[in-house]
Amino acid sequence: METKKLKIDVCFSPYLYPVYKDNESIVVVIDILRATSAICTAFEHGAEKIIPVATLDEAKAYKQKGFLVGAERNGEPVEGFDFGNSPFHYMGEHVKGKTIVLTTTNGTRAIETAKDAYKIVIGSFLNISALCDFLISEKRNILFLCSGWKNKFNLEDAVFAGAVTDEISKRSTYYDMGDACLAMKYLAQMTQKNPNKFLNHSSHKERLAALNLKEDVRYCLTPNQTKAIPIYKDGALIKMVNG
Ligand code: 3SL
Repeated sequence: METKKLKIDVCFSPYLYPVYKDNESIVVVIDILRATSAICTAFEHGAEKIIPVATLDEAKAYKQKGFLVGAERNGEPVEGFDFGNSPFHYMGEHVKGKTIVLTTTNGTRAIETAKDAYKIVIGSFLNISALCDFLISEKRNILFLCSGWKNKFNLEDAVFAGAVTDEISKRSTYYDMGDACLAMKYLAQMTQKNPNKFLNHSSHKERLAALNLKEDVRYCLTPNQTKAIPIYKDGALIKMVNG
């Protein structure tokens, strides 16, 4: 008897999400530079909950109610909020046990776009091994949703989707890859020795370098800094139990 294979694919931008969405896949939201890296870091440092919101107005409303709020637009912290979007802002005692509201240019919008998915988890190089273990154990279809940049393709998100696909396909033969996923798997194989170098001249790395944020880029490309897998439940991200 033939076993039905699982599907794994990658959607390169929230704009394309309606083309890829279904009610069965686990959606992995990716914004390597830097929202999903910052989110994973916050949970590693003991944050209790992160409420992602798409707009600054929503973020302001939470701020007025006394919440801690991180806000970034075009790579820079937004005035009047507690943090920007650097993972380094989410390290330390000030995040421990806290609920944090976060709005970013692309990452939190991608989460909002996929909010009706069967399950949403957050991926970054920082939690890549734990994420692969989780996805394999779930035995479900997988859809990577790249946050991209203002609905455009983004190299680092796509390469990350390829790196996870590469790892999963080494460990399990149950997946049928969409063409986009297959292409990113090959790309990840070519770049795995030095992803930082490969991303030289990529638009977002250059944007952050111009803002003196090279250390952020280096940190966001460092694998396995946490086993935390943030999962979206009832409008907020929490740390998955056992994750
Ligand atoms: O767009 C986003 O969600 C951000 O991660 C972009 S930045 O890295 O803060 O520029």
